[in-house]
Amino acid sequence: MTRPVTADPAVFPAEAVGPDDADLSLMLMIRAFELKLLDLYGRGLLNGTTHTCLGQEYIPVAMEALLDPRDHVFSNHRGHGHYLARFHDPAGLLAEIMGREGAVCAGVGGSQHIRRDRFLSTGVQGESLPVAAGVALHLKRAEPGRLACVYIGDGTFGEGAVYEAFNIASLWALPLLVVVENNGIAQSTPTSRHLAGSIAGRAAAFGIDHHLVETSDVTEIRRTLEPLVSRVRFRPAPLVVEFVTRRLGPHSKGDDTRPAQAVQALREQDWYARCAAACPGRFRRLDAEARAHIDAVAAEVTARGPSRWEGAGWEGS
Ligand SMILES: Cc1ncc(C[n+]2csc(CCOP(=O)(O)OP(=O)(O)O)c2C)c(N)n1
Ligand SMILES: [Mg+2]
Repeated sequence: MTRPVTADPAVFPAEAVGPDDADLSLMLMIRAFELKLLDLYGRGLLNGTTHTCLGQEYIPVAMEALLDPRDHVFSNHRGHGHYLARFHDPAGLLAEIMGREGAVCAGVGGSQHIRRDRFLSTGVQGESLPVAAGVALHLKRAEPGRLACVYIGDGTFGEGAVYEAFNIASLWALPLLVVVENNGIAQSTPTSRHLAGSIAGRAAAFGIDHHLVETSDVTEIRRTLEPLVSRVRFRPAPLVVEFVTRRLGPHSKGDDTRPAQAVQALREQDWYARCAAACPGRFRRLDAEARAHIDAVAAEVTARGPSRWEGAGWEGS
């Protein structure tokens, strides 16, 4: 039997009802987008590299509702979900990745290097943190109440630039929100083999607050984080929010070194499986819609001509 879409919370606790339609559709759209990229790559229609956020889609969906369009967002190599949660623009991103007309950055940024409004991604691990700290300083002075949010992975704690940024952000009480997507692995190295101590301990060493998120329930995540994010804005100080999450796909395309059994165990904890079980009828409908939407986007973008840098308005910008 299909559970009702709007259920009495006394009868169905939030966890059993699942995210609302808008959140679930966005999570499913990001999933469909990432699966489509792997499909296009497998068919030789996509060049270069790409890192999918399969398993991690709920994080930017949860976070974006806590952010303001005038906040700055800094993303990384695994940034499609960060972009899509902010702009709901799969066609522009796919065109960017495929080098087609209508690309967000005229096709010169590709999967990892996107700039749009106050969103910037980079494939150079850790590079964004000092930049985000600088932007947070500017915001503190010029636009009080705004913050800089930066997404990094667990493996990026191997970069010294992270600690330079932590140091200054703490000393100068900057509105810097560091979202760590700890998926337990960096390329092929488990976190236990590359990170001594803990992320919490590293934040504490700089006097920075740390909050651990273990659930994939977006409503619950927002409820817990809302006052903490508000504090970053209005009593400026950096905050590290560490999500314990799962990378379901390969590091980039076909380079997963983990045993199939280990990946299967992660799939069983995936938000997708949890939501499918919580609201099967609604889930099937929204999933089919998301897949159809992305199929149509991919067909349309693939048929476009190549993107052009000249005349795209980027020269000199
Ligand atoms: C400075 C730098 N060194 C190495 C790389 C190659 N590289 C890309 S992603 C990655 C692992 C990143 O791991 P993590 O930060 O945990 O992010 P995840 O891929 O798990 O999302 C590496 C080593 C890079 N992009 N930049
Ligand atoms: Mg990682």
